[in-house]
Amino acid sequence: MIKYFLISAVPSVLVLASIIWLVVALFRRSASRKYAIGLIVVEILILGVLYNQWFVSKDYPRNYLSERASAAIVLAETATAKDFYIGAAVVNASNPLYGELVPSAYNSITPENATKFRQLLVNGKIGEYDFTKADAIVDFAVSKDVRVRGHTLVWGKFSGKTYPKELDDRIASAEDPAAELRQIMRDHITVTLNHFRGRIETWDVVNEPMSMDGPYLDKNIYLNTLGKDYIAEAFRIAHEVDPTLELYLNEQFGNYTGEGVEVFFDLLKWLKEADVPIHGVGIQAHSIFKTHNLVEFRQFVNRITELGLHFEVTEFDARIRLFDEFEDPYQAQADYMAEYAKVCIENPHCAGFTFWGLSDKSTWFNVIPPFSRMLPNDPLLFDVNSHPKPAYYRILEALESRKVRWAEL
Ligand code: 9MR
Repeated sequence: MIKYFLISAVPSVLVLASIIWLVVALFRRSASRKYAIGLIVVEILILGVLYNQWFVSKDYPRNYLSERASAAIVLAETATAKDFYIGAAVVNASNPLYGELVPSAYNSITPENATKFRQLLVNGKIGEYDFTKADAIVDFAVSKDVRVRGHTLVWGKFSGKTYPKELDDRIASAEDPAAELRQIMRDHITVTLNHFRGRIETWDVVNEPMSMDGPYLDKNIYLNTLGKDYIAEAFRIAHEVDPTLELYLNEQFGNYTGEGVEVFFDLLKWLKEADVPIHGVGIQAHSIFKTHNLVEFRQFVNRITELGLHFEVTEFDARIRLFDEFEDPYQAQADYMAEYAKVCIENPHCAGFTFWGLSDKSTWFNVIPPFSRMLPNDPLLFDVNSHPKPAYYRILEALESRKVRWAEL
């Protein structure tokens, strides 16, 4: 992140400072204006080079296209035979890739956005639900015997996008904000779980309770109004509505050690000691600016299972640009993906591994700046033409070699 900041923000600030220098020099008719002009020219040239390096599309060799003859896609079948879920996030049931790759490639799916609080509401109006979009995704999966992960009941980041803006207004004007928020949370969890009863059996109950800015809990509307009890309460409500559900806490980690991780484990211990009905930890694994340390990752998942919790990798992707120093970036990406996935595939307490998108054609990176300007992102198993990438074959091999079966703790 810092690298990207340094290469984009810092030079821009320097150019701005030089322009100010030039304007002042012109105004004072000072001789230094020549130097200012020279500096601006040099800075613009440097910015141009950096821009070309980072924000212009690149082409990486696709050796894999000539290396293998196309074969039938059997990833999902293999995963099912090995008692494991390989999943993908799906934005829309109408995406042709959905029918193309499910159920052959994936035996699990996660609605990428459609089951988020805000997305289930008509114009963001609390209490007015429209399940059409989510039902279309879920029903297709169910009709193909594909598992669905529900994502997510409570998420306090990104007002207006993941939870309704009306929530902020209602809490700000409530006489008893805590009671108001508890009621809204209870109603939403109850309506949603009842609606999907029998079709979605695993839910990310709370998403990203950690702050993105430092080693503490995210100071969002739920935490500010209810304290960390909001997390415990959300799990309790979900369990009350349907005690058969598998309930997960889902979080993104830049590193698997450090202060933030300790705060997260303190939270897990607190939930376990308070007998909160939590069954697992969802590990998002978006490799955005760097790949993860796999030795630390193994230790990290062991700490989770030692607490009596299962885990799942719930949102995996790794941008191809992270591998551009390798001779064959797609092969290097495959090596990384397989080594990461094996930490889960070889563990009897890891239920599944979900890619955050069906193929490189449907990845959130392609629509969110600055990544939408830094093509290709290509962070997934299949390329934009649905051709299996080297990562596909490496994950398939890892599944074929899986010796363990899913085990309760
Ligand atoms: O991929 C999702 C993107 O389309 C949405 O705009 C965004 C906000 O709702 O959420 C993205 O998915 C996120 C997921 O829900 C939680 N973990 C991080 C994911 C990527 O940002």
